[in-house]
Amino acid sequence: RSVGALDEVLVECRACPRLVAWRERVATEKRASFRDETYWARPVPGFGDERAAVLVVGLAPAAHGANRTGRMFTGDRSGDFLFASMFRTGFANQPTSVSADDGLVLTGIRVTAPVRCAPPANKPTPLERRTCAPYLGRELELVGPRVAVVLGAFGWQALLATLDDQGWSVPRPRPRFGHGAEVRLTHPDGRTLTLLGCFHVSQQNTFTGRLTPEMLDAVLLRARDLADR
Ligand code: DU
Ligand code: SF4
Repeated sequence: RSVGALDEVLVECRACPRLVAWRERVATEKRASFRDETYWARPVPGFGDERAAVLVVGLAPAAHGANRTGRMFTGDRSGDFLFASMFRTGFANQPTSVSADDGLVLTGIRVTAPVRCAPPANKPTPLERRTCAPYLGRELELVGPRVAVVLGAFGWQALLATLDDQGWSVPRPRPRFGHGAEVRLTHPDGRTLTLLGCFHVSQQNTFTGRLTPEMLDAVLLRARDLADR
């Protein structure tokens, strides 16, 4: 089994009626600046190194970002902020990610999300989260990261639920999300995984200065340091 085989199944998924309707509706209505583009309008696979030691876990594709370009975090302000930091910290070969064929290569890092279809108002329901969880679970098993950089509380809770199901040592009560939160988990088979909490790269945080480039760079450098041990 491979990430490619997983993605082949993923992109055909139509399990969440509300999200299937939304991802296709925004692709028809479009945003004026993307009027001439054909939107991806399907589930979005993870992107980057298939053997990454560091897995970045977001929330879900943006309606006019990844849902348009077909690549995670690509084509919106969130991605601009994230990939610029990956470039500065040596994980990416270029500072921008604009389309699925722009030449971007990630080394040692990968980006994914617990929900793969664009949700209205960036808010998946609990049922949609549970329905999509097996895709993240399989990706975790195939990639085998040592560190997960988790962008925001939604991804934090979704990832912990999935890891709990996979037998990782998730404490009860579950650790709370926070910027700078660090939780080291172990698996009965001997693997370790460290979760690093980080404010989400959305404009709500980056335009207000709640998350600065320096803060994100520090989290990615911490992730590299942990992954190299
Ligand atoms: O063609 P491929 O080797 O399956 O890679 C698919 C896609 O993933 C390609 O656009 C480059 C990217 N990628 C990456 O960013 N980092 C890697 O280490 C391997 C592939
Ligand atoms: Fe399928 Fe996940 Fe999309 Fe739901 S969100 S339709 S489970 S890919």
